[in-house]
Amino acid sequence: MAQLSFEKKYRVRGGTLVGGDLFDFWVGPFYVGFFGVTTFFFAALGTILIFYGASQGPTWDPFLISINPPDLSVGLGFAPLLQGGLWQIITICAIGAFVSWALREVEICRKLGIGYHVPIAFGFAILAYVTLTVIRPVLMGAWGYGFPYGIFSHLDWVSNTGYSYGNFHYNPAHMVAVSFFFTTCFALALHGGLVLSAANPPKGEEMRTPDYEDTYFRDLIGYSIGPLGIHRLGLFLALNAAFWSAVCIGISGTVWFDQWINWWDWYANLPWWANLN
Ligand code: UQ2
Repeated sequence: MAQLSFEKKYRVRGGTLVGGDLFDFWVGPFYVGFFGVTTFFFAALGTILIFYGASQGPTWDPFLISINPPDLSVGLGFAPLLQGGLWQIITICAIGAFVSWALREVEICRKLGIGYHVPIAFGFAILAYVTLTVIRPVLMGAWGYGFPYGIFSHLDWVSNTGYSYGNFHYNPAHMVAVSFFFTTCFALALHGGLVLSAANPPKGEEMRTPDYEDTYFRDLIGYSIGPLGIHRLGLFLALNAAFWSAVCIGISGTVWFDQWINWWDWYANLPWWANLN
């Protein structure tokens, strides 16, 4: 069924979480809803404040513009606008926009009567952002531990933060997160390749059915996870990548204060080889 004729059938009232029928309408292809309005409000205000901050700064070079968090000495207090206050308000706008967007996704799920997988998945991305800008700074006692909003400046922040724990690649949660990112790419490459190989034949040839996809992997490795299973696996891998990313930064400087390589001392000190060196 064509997308638009299908939508027409489902463009009916109801399913909203907040606002009743008030914002229960579409603008062109877009569902609005209460959370469409709040998304637009937070996104617009945050963007305006970023441009205002840039206008007060030393450069218009898009790579060098940076909206910085307050100095560490401010702790968890409010900072003057041009000394981190903008960063604080922009962070509120960002979280407001992200959460509004997730709730708009929930309302659309409810309208369609489908599962909440998409907003839940987006929630893991929000969790990673909130870990960086709120949870970890609060646990460490200063907004100044948040990352600056700028292209080069956030790269410097990642580098400096990583090196302040020695070599961040020794962080075990970082290892898990990276492994999930790679495995996500591997699974999506397999899936995308397999689907196109079967469903996008050369001109004049007929597309193949999902049982060809199953058969391909059964012939190759004796196992097919299945056309539904591959999507469960993909969601599992991707959510874990975001989750362990949040964990790996969230524990640095809050539950682990040392160089990350020293975390592995428990391994070197295992009793069966501890006294061999
Ligand atoms: C599969 C299947 C798909 C797929 C893929 C597989 C028909 C269209 C890619 C193969 C996937 C396997 C064997 C799991 C690989 C495991 C990891 C951890 C990457 O069987 O069913 O559906 O797209």
